[in-house]
Amino acid sequence: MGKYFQPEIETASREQILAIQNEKIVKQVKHVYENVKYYRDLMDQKGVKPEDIQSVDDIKKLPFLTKADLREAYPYGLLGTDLKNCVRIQSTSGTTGKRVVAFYTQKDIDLWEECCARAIVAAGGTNEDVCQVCYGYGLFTGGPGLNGGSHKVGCLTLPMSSGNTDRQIQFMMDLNATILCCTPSYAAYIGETLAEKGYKPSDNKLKAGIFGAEPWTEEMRRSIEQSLGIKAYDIYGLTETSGPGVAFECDAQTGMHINEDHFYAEIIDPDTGEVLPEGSKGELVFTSLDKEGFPLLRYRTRDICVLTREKCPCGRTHVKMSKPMGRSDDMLIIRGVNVFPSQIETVLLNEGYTPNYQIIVDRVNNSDTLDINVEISPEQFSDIVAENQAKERKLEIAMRTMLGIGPKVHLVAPRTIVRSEGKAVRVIDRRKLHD
Ligand code: DLL
Repeated sequence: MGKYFQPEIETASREQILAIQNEKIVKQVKHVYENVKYYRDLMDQKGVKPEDIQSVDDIKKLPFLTKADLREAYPYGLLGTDLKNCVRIQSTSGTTGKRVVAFYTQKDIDLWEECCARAIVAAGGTNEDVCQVCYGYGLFTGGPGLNGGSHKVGCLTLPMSSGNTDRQIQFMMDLNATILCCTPSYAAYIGETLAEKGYKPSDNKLKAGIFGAEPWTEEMRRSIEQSLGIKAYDIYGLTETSGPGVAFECDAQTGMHINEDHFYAEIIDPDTGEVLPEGSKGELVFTSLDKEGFPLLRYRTRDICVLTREKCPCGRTHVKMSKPMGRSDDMLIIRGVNVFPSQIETVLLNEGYTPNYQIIVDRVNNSDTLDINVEISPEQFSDIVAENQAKERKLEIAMRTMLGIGPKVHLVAPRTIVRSEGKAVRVIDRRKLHD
């Protein structure tokens, strides 16, 4: 297998990609209008008819869909085809409100798995690789998506699912896994456990990791690359648009190529809904160009990022998205200041701490408080109280510089912050309990 899974598409010229998108969008809008009453009503309310959409330039005329629409339409309201044509559901991992259920026809699954296969090949995967998938299997899209992609590439697939870290390590070492797929927080945990068991990074056969499903910083990437002795690739996606593989990183590691033959991406101002020019930071909106079961048009992801069309040395021509900074709803507003958990992670890793931390936000006497519990490694542990306090103060100063507000930092003993096997829960916002 070469450098690309589907070279003719992945390296197509801009004109070729636009031609594919224009052809698909006309069909898709007509199909949705005829088959999805919920969206037809939204289009009618806006006075838009399928004939008004002749190319992707016209997409901006269409109404948005939001998570609230998906909840309202639950479970069948946005289904794009007869249920008898669907072969699978997947569902969001959300813990609040009603879950979102997405439907797939066999064609949807094939295309989704091809997107994941593109990601695996971009990370250097071939049919000689052993691909260990430790994203969760089941309703979560991570396991099934990468599993399908791995089969399409022809890798020997280890369908581990998440958890049972000792068994993960045993299979990884005994079966010579070369590619690891899981959340970045779980990859960090696996790296930490390998070291605790006395393995050096060079003792495993891993060469690449395909990590996503949660925000992670460049500092976290470097830390995982070192602990596992691999190159770490980012992968992005969401249940609503299929799952992992909507976008994936190549060797350049400077953003993720969006599979533009299947997904049309826009960046909008989250407050006004206005479409922003290339290079602007804003909310990512996706239109699925060929999904049959769950064909969402202009779905607002709430992920904040930037799109760029700069030429990529890997030869892929599809637009690149930056790492999402976290969802707009992950952003904490503390004493009026916007704080992203990723900023805190950057400071901690730059200061030589482990990526094991917890952010606690509360309101005391009508004023917001920000506390950060930071786990120290056994080597950083000190019996001398003053030494620990000095480290805490140093971190507080670095945090204040990064965030613009001062948190209280508490160093906590090794192994006291619970490890994540899936998406890490970094923030506890107790203010919500008072509201
Ligand atoms: O997390 C799908 C996925 C599985 C992606 C495995 C990558 C790997 P959901 O559970 O629906 O789907 O959550 C989607 O997770 O809107 C982002 O906020 C976040 N997210 C996903 N990938 C990344 C990433 C899966 N690479 C939500 N970086 C999205 C940052 C990510 N955030």
